[in-house]
Amino acid sequence: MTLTLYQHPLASFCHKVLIALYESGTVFEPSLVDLADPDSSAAFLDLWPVGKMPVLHDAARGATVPETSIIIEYLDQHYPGRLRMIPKDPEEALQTRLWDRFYDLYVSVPMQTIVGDRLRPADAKDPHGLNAARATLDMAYGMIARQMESREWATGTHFTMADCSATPALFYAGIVHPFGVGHETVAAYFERLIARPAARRVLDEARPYFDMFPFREAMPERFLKEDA
Ligand SMILES: N[C@@H](CCC(=O)N[C@@H](CS)C(=O)NCC(=O)O)C(=O)O
Repeated sequence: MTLTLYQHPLASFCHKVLIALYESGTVFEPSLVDLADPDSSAAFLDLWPVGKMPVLHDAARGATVPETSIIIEYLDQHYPGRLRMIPKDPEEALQTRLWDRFYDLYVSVPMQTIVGDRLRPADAKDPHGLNAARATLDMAYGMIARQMESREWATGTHFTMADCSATPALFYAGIVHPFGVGHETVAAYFERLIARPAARRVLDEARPYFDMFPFREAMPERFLKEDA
């Protein structure tokens, strides 16, 4: 097996790359990273001292590839599958990278801030950071609602890397900060995303770990059942 993905099945950024791999039909070996386990954590930090998952290792090319967007571009270049994640057309490729960044930076990152705040001790909460994260999500939902009035997928008619990014971003953000009234096109886009077999597979693999999610009590019931 040439490709190994160091990942955890609950982690949202790991979902982004797993969706790209499953959509493309690319064969790889998953390797579980448990940051709570000192040995697993130390081995992962040796691989990528930043300590953020996932990381791809390609034994055939002797390459260690971090950062989700770079991993997906690397896979597109060196292991093209049945679906291209970055379109060949340069303008479409730019739009894909733009909306990929958008979902990572303005949906996933504020979602992580909200989740992270819940894990902080009572005397170390950050109400200012929390309010800013919720304001960023409101802004992002408004932009996505307008963007998705006229599109099937994030950038148009083709599923791309931007949709890989959008799937876990909207899954977890929708739990910690619901889309709300006026954002029906966001909810409809999210339903299209999670209806795809690749997304369903990722959620099936994450389900055994949902009890570890700090907002477990806010998860819609339908995600807790198999065949959600
Ligand atoms: N910019 C990174 C973000 C990755 C990221 O935030 N990963 C989270 C899991 S979803 C992580 O490894 N968190 C562990 C930590 O911060 O200690 C990417 O796109 O790969």
